[in-house]
Amino acid sequence: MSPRIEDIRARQILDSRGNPTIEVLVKLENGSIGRFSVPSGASKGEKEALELRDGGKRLRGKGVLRAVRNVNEIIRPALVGMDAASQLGIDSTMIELDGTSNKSRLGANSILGVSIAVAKAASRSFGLPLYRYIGGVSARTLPVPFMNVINGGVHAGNELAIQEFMIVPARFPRFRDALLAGVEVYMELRDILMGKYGRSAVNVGDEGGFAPPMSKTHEALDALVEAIERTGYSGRVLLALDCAANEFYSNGSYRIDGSQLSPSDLMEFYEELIDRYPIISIEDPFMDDDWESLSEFTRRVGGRIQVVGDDYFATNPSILRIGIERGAANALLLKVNQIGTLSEAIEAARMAFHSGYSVMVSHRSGETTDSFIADLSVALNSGQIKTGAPARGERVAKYNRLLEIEEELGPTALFPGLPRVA
Ligand code: 2PG
Ligand code: MG
Repeated sequence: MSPRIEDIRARQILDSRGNPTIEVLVKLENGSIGRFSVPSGASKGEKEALELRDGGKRLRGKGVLRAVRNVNEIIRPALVGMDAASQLGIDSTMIELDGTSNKSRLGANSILGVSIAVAKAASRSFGLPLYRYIGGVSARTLPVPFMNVINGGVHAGNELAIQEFMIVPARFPRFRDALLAGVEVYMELRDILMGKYGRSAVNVGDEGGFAPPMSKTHEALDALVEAIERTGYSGRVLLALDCAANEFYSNGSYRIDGSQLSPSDLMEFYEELIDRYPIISIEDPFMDDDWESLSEFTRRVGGRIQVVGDDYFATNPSILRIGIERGAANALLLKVNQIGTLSEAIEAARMAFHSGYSVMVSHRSGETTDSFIADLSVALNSGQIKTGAPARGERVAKYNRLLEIEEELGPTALFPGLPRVA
């Protein structure tokens, strides 16, 4: 007998930036409980499903009491008594109940909180680890961690235009070796930054990466290369960028490193970076309406590196389809709260894989200590996860959960590295 939902309760809690967010608790008739707290982005794309906030003066409008009420008063009565293992049925009931294309009536935060808390409760009631419940018998791939160790853009108080400078420990036998190599590079980087820029350079940004007082892209990349060389990991720890280009775009040009660049100048700028540094992945290189530049860029560099669409696709299967048709990017950044239900996020991943795109499961800059995305990355065999620096509780919660999963899988765990990287 499948377990049925007995109760659903939401409350307002705080995320890693001190902003209110929603936590949902689902209880099944057999006593199993699932709990999920919803993350929140800063560099949000226009195409994301709506995160419902209270508005008004209190908490600068960021309260989520309306979203909490929507769970307790509208979603709860509709779902109580439903089969908790019917994830698709539960998610589509909420989508219908909401009735809008971007979940703006009930809020994607309300809906996602319930969607994932239900999956967690169901996995408990079957006595299965979450990655196994979601991914089935084939879930066994530990992801390469994309560790954001220098923060810029809207995630930090410095002048770096590019939002995320990531180290990618891709060539190691096991996940735990890769993670620890990343930690060593992070420690080394700390010394380098402190030596060059002084003590304030090792203050950290929203995702636990350092936020040194740099203003030029090459300063950050040079420091990373030096840290990798000094730890002896050249060729095994590589680099990746999330440009989040929406944030430095205005009126047709991009403001970066003290210049205003046209889309084609920016494309050349990136190509020079790829030639000069061991960069293997670039996310959101242009503002997210500029499909043409993304397609052109993918044609030019897509054979050498991974081109990732985040704000471009917003984890939305119908937008991803358009991107695939245009040959835009060759990887999907998967953020469950961009779309608002687990089922739709899985559908986006399936579509990406089916079209030869890679999938990188991702955190948000505003996070909680919930480690759901660690399980999701293994469930999908995505092979890649981006979840910040190896620092700050809400970031390391995910890495620590992956260590646990690797141990649990024992000899059946796989850590293949990155297929696109030659
Ligand atoms: C991104 C994310 C996560 P945010 O752009 O990929 O790193 O940032 O959550 O602020 O959108
Ligand atoms: Mg991004």
